[in-house]
Amino acid sequence: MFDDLTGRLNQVFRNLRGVGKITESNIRDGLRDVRRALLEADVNLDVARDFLTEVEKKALGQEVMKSVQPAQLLIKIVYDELVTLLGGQESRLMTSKRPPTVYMIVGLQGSGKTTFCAKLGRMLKTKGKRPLLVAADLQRPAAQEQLQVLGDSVSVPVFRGETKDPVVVCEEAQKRARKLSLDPIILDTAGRLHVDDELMRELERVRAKTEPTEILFVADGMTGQDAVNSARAFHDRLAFTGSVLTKMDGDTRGGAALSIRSVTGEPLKFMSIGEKLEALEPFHPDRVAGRILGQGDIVTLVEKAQATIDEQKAAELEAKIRKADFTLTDFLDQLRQIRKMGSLTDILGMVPGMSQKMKNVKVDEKALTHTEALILSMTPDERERPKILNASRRRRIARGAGLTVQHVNRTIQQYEQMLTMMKKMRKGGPGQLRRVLGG
Ligand SMILES: Nc1nc2c(ncn2[C@@H]2O[C@H](COP(=O)(O)OP(=O)(O)OP(=O)(O)O)[C@@H](O)[C@H]2O)c(=O)[nH]1
Ligand SMILES: [Mg+2]
Repeated sequence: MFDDLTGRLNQVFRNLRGVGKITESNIRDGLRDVRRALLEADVNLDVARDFLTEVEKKALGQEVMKSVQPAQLLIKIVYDELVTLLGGQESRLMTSKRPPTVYMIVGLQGSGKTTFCAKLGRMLKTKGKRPLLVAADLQRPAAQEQLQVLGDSVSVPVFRGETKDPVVVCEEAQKRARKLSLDPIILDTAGRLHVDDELMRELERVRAKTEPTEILFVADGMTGQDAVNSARAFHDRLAFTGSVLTKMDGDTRGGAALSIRSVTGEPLKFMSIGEKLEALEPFHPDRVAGRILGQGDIVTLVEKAQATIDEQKAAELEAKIRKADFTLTDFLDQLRQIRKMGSLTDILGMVPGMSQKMKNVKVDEKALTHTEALILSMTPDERERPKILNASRRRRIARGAGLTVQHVNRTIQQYEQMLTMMKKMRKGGPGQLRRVLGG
């Protein structure tokens, strides 16, 4: 999606990783490269400048100077600023207190309005709404038919009027929706190759008559600065309330995505990532920032894991598992780490492809206290060589912890389960375990 930009930014961070201690001058070099990367991605000049001012302010602060890993901190600062630039929080669609809610979809020709209308209709339908699509593009002869075909394929009704005036069509559609309790209605309006006055007047008339709850501007994500300029023009005339980025499945340089929010001041609401009608996502600034930095959804996991797991320990543990000498002491360590992180199943659920494998492994988190007591009541030799735990040793351990032999057996069983699971994970590839453990 943002391959070029991602590659360039990662190069900047790699260069910085080479330097041991951060100085003002190598930070400035890094920032200059970030700036170049943004401009190559066709990010608006003002946007890039403001962005860098913020990053610089934070990067030259005390924190980075004292930090052991300057490159990592810079990544974090750039990530946080990207999230802010993209709008911070996810922005949801508003609904009207007086149904039907009206969503008016506007944008240049070929930007993906009609496709988006059908996608939005489909998405809202899966959420239990009863949307109505309205064919309000009466410029292009085939436009109504196109919406009809798309609507049919997602089983969302389409309203087509008899007249040549889109304002009348939209009014009739509103009446129809009220009568049939359809809500919301989604207006697919006409596009033009360029912003022109005639089109704007038509859209202003539709807006005046239908009083949309939201006006969404559809921007072709592939077009960079052009999309930003037309966004500005549409916003000046129509005061739209949010933007949608389409064709994000192509090799967009990212300029439109990174600039539109800042230039218009309106939130990004959706992102369209393919021609298929399911290919629509609510816009999550944090996830998109993660993708731009090339870290995907793994960012969440890494942050969570890094907060609690000692990386050194994780690496040691991985080495042990590799050599298959994962002992009860390690098991205890591991259980304590997991307890700090939340449930094991949750954590592993975030790793792509892992949740299936982990389904049968259950860690009873309430029993952790028992387990801890039991392991602590073993001799060091027993912890390192669980094989020697015969019946009499088990009885002694149980007594020592004030628990029963069943408790001891269960703990050893859990340990063995974990051992098996780790062996399985080892087969999943070398990087996998380290990622899970936050290394
Ligand atoms: N790859 C890809 N193609 C898309 C996406 N969204 C729309 N398209 C394609 O872009 C082309 C134009 O889409 P439309 O939805 O017709 O665009 P429009 O804005 O309604 O165009 P006009 O009605 O002519 O103004 C179509 O071929 C769509 O299939 C997307 O997210 N990814
Ligand atoms: Mg269209």
